[in-house]
Amino acid sequence: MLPQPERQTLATHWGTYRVRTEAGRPVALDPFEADPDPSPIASAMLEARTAPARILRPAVRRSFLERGHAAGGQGRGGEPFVEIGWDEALALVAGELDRVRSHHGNGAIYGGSYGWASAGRFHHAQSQVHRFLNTIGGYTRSVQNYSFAAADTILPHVIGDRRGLASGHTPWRLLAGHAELIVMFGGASPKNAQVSSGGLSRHALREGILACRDNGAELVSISPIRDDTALEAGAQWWAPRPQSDVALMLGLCHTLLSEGLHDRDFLGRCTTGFDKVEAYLTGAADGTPKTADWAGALCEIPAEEIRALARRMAAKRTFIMMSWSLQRADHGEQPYWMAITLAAMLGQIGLPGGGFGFGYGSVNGVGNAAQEITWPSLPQGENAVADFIPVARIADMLLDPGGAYDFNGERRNYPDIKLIYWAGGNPFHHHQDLNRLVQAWQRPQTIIVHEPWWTATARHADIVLPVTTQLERNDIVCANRDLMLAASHKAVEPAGEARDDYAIFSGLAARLGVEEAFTEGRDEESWLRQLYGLARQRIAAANLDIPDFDSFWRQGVTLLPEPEMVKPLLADFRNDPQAHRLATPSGLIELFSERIAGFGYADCLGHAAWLPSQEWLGAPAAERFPLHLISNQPVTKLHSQYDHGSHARDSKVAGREPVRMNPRDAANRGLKDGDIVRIFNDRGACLAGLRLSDALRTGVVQLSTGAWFDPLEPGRPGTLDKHGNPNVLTPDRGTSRLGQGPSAHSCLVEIEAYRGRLPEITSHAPPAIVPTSVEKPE
Ligand SMILES: Nc1nc2c(c(=O)[nH]1)N[C@H]1C(S)=C(S)[C@@H](COP(=O)(O)OP(=O)(O)OC[C@H]3O[C@@H](n4cnc5c(=O)[nH]c(N)nc54)[C@H](O)[C@@H]3O)O[C@H]1N2
Ligand SMILES: Nc1nc2c(c(=O)[nH]1)N[C@H]1C(S)=C(S)[C@@H](COP(=O)(O)OP(=O)(O)OC[C@H]3O[C@@H](n4cnc5c(=O)[nH]c(N)nc54)[C@H](O)[C@@H]3O)O[C@H]1N2
Ligand SMILES: [Mo]
Repeated sequence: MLPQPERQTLATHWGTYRVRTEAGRPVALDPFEADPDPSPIASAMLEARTAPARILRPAVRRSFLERGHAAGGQGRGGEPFVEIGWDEALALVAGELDRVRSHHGNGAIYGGSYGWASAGRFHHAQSQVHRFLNTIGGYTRSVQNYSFAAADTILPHVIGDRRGLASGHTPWRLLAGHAELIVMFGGASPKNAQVSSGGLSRHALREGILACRDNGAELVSISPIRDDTALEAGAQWWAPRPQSDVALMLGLCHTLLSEGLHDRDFLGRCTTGFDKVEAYLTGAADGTPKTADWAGALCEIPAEEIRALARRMAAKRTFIMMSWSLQRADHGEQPYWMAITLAAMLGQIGLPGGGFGFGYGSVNGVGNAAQEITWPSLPQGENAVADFIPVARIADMLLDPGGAYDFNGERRNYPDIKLIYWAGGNPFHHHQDLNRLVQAWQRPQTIIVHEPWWTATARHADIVLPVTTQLERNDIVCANRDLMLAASHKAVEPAGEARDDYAIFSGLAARLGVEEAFTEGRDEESWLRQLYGLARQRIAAANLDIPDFDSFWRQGVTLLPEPEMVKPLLADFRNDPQAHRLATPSGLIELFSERIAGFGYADCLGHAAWLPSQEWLGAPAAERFPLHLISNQPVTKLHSQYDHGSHARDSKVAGREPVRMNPRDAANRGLKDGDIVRIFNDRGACLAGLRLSDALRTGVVQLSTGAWFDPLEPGRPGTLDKHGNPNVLTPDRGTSRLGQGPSAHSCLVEIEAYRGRLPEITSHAPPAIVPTSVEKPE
């Protein structure tokens, strides 16, 4: 039996909360006492639990229920659903899994199932679905993520591993007090630092950046949107054209080189390939010197300012910060390689307050001084299928079974997928070019989705199984990049007939004869005790102690001490590059990579280079679509999660997602604040509510992600999205043949007033649910 908690705790991706109850019912979430800057996003969790969009019972697309996979996929997203009982639903799902694996092999099951799901070590949907699919013979998986796929691929070539991307950063503690100049590409966004995957105890970005300012650091925020850096930090705002950052950095590097300000000693000791970079900078390699004037014309920043910044960077202890957003773009590998090249020329990598780091403003906790403990998760077992795809290539895979593609030096072929299993993600939120995804998604025979809510992904499934939310189950949260373990206590009974993902998979495993292998005879409590026990062992190995499980469970939160010793990223390597060789072929920072050059890719050369995006304000396409669309992360929600809660809904304009625009661009189009506008390009169109703001550079508009996909004619690709989902506009293109990451931020659009009758938002209500077969097909 789990002991009674003293105070009920809930630990989520956007913070830790105490559950306030009245008469045994949860009524509010109060922020954790030690959190200096809590996020309001979680406030939606209570009301959304029982919102109309909640899935209450298992449901099957009508024609699929009648005819099975012979129904074909064309009706997906447009047909009504029929509710069925759990026994029937589990039998149907088990039957489909068994049919597909015996006729087509387990490789025909796509279980990549990307997505954030909920915080929590045990009920983590990805861990659950992958463990389950492994026990039934395996599945085609995905590698990388949507957050930083291009970085994930390029960094190991350049510095040997992924340090400085999601972990291993120079802590704020060393930046404040040592850094004299912090240049922030993409800003350091407090809106994004509301969240951290897997949970967090304190929101630390704001105090981190303010500590740097208070210690006298000069802050420069380079971003198309001024409030990408907390305004109270008082940073200088530079707004080059989006995706011209590589040109800007080349201009800085050229100035360093031509004025002899680069650190020859560091370049010689710690890097390889600078000669190639030098030839590229001077123009000896391609006839174009990458001068500050050349750069200034591309990014629309005066050349004199670029030169002056380069001189200050060389004179001061300078830190280069870059958000993850810059690599979610065409050739997204280049800004990261370029930032490291620039930092190497400055020669301060490995010094306190110097060097580079990525994502400080992308999620909370980057730059925390945290204990390096690998937290336990639900064991996954072995996947008997070796095949995988880069995660963002899903529509390519579905549209082109057997098709060849390049990925990081390999020539690969897409598998032929017959069944998709999704738990804990929303591809109709996260993928680009949703009209293309609607078409691709019609191809497989069977699609099974676990969801708490009728998201677009649930609506586009054949079989939908209702799952619990975090408030409705017990879990433990071990926050990455943080110092917290928290109990997430069950606060309320599940809505409708919702079950835990674990219960669903246990039921399926029983039907497929592998129950023991899947559950190991454990229930929720037994798994929580087991996972906590493992965490406690690992903490003990770091000479720390945490309470036994029962005390922990009663208290709700356990905080670990900050480590006393912290080091800048790559400090050991800097001090002794031979003793601390990097895992690159040369053991050094590779400013030129023979390996990448050997791949022969035109879209990723052997060194960082200016490879213009297919869609940016300097591209030919900008003549027809003259606005650069930034579809950044939303301030009022986490991706699509809680878009139907009042915190997110309150920010909308006549029910539509707000699109921000500079007043000058609006005036040129005869638009005013509060107008409903149509945003469009060749891939699609959506409605949105106009908000004017001089925080936007001219030529740039911002429509954050997260509005639930709401097409005028569901199931038919290409109809107007009524709600403001930017992914009907974004391109579905790999960043390059190297990284194959998503490139959502490379997107040009045009905007006009919408004069038609305003269609009703329907995505926050359930789809049509009909009694079986009685109704005639429409
Ligand atoms: N245009 C554009 N698109 C982008 C981005 C961008 O910058 N621009 N960013 C990309 C990035 S970085 C990311 S990470 C992705 C995010 O994409 P996702 O992670 O797919 O988005 P979420 O909305 O978090 O989807 C999680 C889903 O899991 C469900 N869920 C929650 N808890 C549970 C559970 O316990 N069990 C089950 N079965 N389901 C649960 C939620 O209801 C929700 O529908 O979006 C990407 N898409
Ligand atoms: N509130 C909230 N926070 C989140 C999330 C969420 O959904 N909601 N999602 C989380 C996830 S999964 C992730 S991966 C991170 C993502 O973190 P990021 O990738 O850093 O976030 P974005 O919001 O996409 O982009 C941040 C800013 O980069 C700027 N930018 C875009 N393109 C360019 C460019 O070409 N050059 C320059 N210099 N700047 C550019 C934009 O103005 C944008 O506002 O956010 C996390 N934090
Ligand atoms: Mo992400």
